[in-house]
Amino acid sequence: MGGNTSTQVAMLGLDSSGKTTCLYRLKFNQYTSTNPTVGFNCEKINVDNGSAKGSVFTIWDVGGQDKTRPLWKSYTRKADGIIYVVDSTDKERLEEAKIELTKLLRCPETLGLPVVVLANKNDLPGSIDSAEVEKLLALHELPPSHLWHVESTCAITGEGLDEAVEKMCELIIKKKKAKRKR
Ligand code: G3D
Ligand code: MG
Repeated sequence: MGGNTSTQVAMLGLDSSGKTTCLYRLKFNQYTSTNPTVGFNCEKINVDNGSAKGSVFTIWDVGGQDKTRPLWKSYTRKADGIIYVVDSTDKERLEEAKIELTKLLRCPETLGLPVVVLANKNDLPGSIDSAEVEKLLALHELPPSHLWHVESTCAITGEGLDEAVEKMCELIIKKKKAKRKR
């Protein structure tokens, strides 16, 4: 990566987990208020720090209401990786998020795609840490072809977002290297 390559990332997760807020925080470096997403948003993000510096991320933020979830997999067809956003204050919906993630990663379209989970809204009282999110999403039970990582984030302040993007780059590179070896 680096130079002029553009990496395609699908940003998925249940509605109201904070996807659009994350996207615009990354894009404009400030908090932007959102409305529930109908369809999708797409932005190019220039990565300007960390080991992924110089690369361009095209991020597709896809509406997460249950009616639109069947569309998720069509956005992953061309993606190099998935950013999966969860609301880390909402244990009940984390179960729903786990079911949707498991379903998604079982599709042939997502085979072997690296996943970075954002344990978002970590500024709110009652939010759980990344280790617990990892457990509740049963990430250890994913097929070994999926590389994954959990980052604790706050889309309002941007905490953790740069780290998450950097990790996404790292996992995509790792995956490509592993593919080349085979
Ligand atoms: P979505 O795109 O996943 O559906 P949005 O989610 O980005 O539209 O965010 C849904 C609500 O969560 C928004 O609040 C947004 O401000 C809030 N939110 C997103 N990320 C965070 C976060 O890290 N911390 C806190 N405290 N709130 C967050 P409203 O009130 O506009 O519905
Ligand atoms: Mg949205």
